[in-house]
Amino acid sequence: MKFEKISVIGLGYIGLPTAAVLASRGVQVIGVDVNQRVVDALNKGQVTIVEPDLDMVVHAAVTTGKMSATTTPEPADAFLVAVPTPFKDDHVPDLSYIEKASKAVAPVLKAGNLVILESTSPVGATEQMAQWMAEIRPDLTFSHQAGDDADVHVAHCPERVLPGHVMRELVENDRVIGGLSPKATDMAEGLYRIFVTGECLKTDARTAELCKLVENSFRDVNIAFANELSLIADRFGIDVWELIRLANHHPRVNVLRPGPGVGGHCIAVDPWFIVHSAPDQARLIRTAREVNDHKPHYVIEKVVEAAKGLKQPQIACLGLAFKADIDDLRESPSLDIVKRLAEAKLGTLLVVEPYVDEMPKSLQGHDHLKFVDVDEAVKAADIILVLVNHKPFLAVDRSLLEGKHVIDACGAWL
Ligand code: SAJ
Repeated sequence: MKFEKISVIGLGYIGLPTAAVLASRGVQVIGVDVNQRVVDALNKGQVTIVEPDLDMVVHAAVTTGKMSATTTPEPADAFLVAVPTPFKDDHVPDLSYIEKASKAVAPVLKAGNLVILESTSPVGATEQMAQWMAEIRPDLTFSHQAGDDADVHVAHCPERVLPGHVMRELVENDRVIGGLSPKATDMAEGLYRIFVTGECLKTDARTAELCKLVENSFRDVNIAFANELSLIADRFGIDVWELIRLANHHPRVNVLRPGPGVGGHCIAVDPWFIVHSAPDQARLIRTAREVNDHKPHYVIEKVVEAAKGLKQPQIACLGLAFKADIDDLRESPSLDIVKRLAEAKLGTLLVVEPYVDEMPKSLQGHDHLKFVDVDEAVKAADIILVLVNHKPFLAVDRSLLEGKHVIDACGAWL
C-alpha cells in the first residue's frame, strides 16, 4: 500500500521527530496536537522541544509544504499515535491519552486505513485502542474483530529512540512491529520502510508491547544492580568505580554505572506497567524500581553527613538534568535531590546546570540558593556534590578540589 498522507497524533518527543522524518521522505504529513501553542509553533516551522538537528528537519518540512499541524484530526491513509502513557497513583498505567487520541481519530477513519500505536503501553493496550475506535465507528470493522478482513488495520510499534540521539536512532534502530492481525503487521512494516534503515522485526501486538517494557526494565534492573553495589562498596569503604572497572574485565560481566537515581519518563515508569499486570511474577523488576528510587535519599544522607559540624557550608550541586549532556530536567533525580537539600537548609547551595539559562522555577524562592557557573561553584564550595557527568564538569581543574569534601554520585571525576 502507498501511504500518501500520514497523520501523527501527539507532537512531543517522539511524534514530532517522526512526523518530520516522514515529511522529509516526501510523505504529506498532518501533525495533530491538543496544545494550540505546539500547533502554532509547528505551522511557523518552529519546534517546542530541544533535540539535536530536529529544528532543521522541521523547518524544511514546513517550508516545503510537506508538513502542517492542526488540533483536530483530518482523514489520512495512516495514523500514528504517539501520546504520553504515564502512571497514576499506585503506579497504575494511565491510558487516558490513548483513549482521547483514539476517540478523536475514530470519526475520520475510512476503510483501508492503518492505525499504529507508538506510545509505550501495557500488554493489551493496542487491542483496547482498537476497541475504543470500534465503539465510535460500528459501521467499520477493526483488526481485533475481523483479522485480515478488517476495514481498519491496527498495529503496535513502540518507539525506542534515545533522547539526544533521536534523529539518528529513529532511522537506524531496528523496529519491533506487532499487528492485531498479520495484514496489519505487514502494512505497518510498509510504513516504517519509508524511513527506517534498520531491521523491521514482525510479531504480534502483545509481544511488541511487552518487548518495549522488557527493554527498559532490563536497563532498570541493571542500573539497580550498579546502584546497589555503590551502597555495598561504601559499607566496606571500597571505591565502587574501581570495583566495577575491575569486575568488567571479566569477559561476561558488564556492570552499568551507579548514579544519583534513575530519571526520565521511560525507564522509571515502564517497569511499573509489567509489575502492575503481573505483580506476583515481577518481583525482581519491582525491587529494581525500589532500589533505584531509594538512591536519591542515600545521596542526600551523604550530604547531610558531610555537612555535620560545618557552619553554613557552601555546597556546590553540579548538574540538574536527568542524564548527561541534555537540558531535560523532567523526572530528574538530581533536581529532586537539590530541591530536598534546599528544603533541609543545610547551608548555601551553589547550583550549576550548564545546559539551562536560569534557576529552574521549582528551585526559585529559596534565598540560600545561587545559580552559578561551575568554576565559581567549585572554588567557593566546602562540599561538592556531582550529580550529572556533563562534559563541562569533566574539565574541572582537579587541584581546585583539594581540601574539599567531594561526593561524586555519578563517577564524573574518576
Ligand atoms: N543511568 C544510570 N546508569 C547507567 C545508565 C543510565 O544511572 O549506567 C540513568 C541515567 O542517568 C538516567 C536514566 O538512567 O537518569 C535513564 O537514562 P538512559 O540513558 O538509560 O535512558 P533514557 O530514559 O534516556 O531512554 C531509554 C532508552 N531505553 C533503553 O536504553 C533500553 C531508549 O532507547 C528508549 O527509547 C527510551 O528509554 C524510551 O523512550 O522508552
